[in-house]
Amino acid sequence: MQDKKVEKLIKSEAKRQAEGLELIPSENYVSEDVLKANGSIFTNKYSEGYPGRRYYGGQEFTDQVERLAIERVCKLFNCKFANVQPHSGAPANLAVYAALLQPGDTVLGMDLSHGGHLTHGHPMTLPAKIYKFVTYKMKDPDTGEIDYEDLRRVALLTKPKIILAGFSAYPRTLDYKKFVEIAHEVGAVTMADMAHIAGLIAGKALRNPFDDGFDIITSTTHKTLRGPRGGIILTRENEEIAKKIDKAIFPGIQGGPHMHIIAAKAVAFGEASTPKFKIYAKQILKNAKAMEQVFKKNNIRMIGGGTDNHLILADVFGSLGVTGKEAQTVLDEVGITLNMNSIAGDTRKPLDPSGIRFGTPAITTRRFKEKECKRVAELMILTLKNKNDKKVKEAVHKEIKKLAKKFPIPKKFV
Ligand code: DSN
Repeated sequence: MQDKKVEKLIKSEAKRQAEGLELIPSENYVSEDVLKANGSIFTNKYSEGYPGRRYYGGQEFTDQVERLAIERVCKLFNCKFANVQPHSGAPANLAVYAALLQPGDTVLGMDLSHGGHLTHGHPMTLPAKIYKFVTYKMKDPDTGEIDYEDLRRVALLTKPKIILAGFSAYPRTLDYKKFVEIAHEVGAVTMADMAHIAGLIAGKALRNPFDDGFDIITSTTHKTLRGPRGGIILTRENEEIAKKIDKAIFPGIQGGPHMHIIAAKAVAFGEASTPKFKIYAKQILKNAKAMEQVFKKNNIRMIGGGTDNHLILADVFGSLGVTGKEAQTVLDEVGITLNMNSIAGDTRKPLDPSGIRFGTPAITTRRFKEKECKRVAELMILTLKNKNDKKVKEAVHKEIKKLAKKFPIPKKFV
């Protein structure tokens, strides 16, 4: 690169990624092919509109690449329509609201403190200023079961136009059929924000909400799905809804689509259709279970009592007297990256909460199996119990570096 300053920063980040272990459950490593498409000359092109009906000339190849991405993602998730233009998960969710709601209409989604996402109605967000959001919660944070009776009660009372299933910090599976039943009862559209688990669904390790009758799925493409940073909106079969969503993305809330990202999405959807991807998706779950066992054995409280997916939410303050922020910092020191997280009923503030959230997608991409994951969990607990012991931390850091060296970030996945 000619820009030495940026080149140096890229190299430093590459070293950080190579030498440390990534446990943030929403992060991953992309293949060399995804990276190439992501950094390709498609970035030079403006393509407002959709394949076959654009507002600028020169669309011979952009049309083909966008059609390819749509075709591949529809096959992957078993649906009829896809919009592959959302810049990420937040605009994808906003576009669905804009497509189906009038200002003041109601959406029923998971409470943020029980695992939901900011874009599901946090008061600070734009959608919350336009629409009304009501929430459902877990019945008991120690089992993680959703309080479906209360969900139904709130739905009957508030008559939402959309019932939203999805989360960014919830470790259990959702009963999609129950959501659909309740939605039919109140005449709501069902929307699943599966950003965290899209790769697990694509890899057939978790159930596809479309198989239980969901109408719409939104997702990011860079988490378990292992594509470039971006978003998608999928519609199972209703063409009218799909058309409204297309209009809501463009010209509704976005301008020109990022064609280099769409090219990289097409590559990622191709990779996610392979048998190897299925093995990866199943291994993510096995690895998370292996870490769960170590936390259980050490009597560390996990929200939901454990995990059915790729992530664990541990109450480190309640169990070890270490705050989420302290845990995040001390684990960073030994080469383990994860994030502090509020837990249901947290009495602490979001910037220093009681919990940590971590997961297995990135280390599974690095080919970690249960044995290595157990060891990482043990090392995490050892570090947290000895957060002020320099010698222990040095020894752990050495072992983490060794593990990272033994399992380099792969460049090819198929
Ligand atoms: N920031 C993502 C996560 O970490 O879950 C969600 O948007």
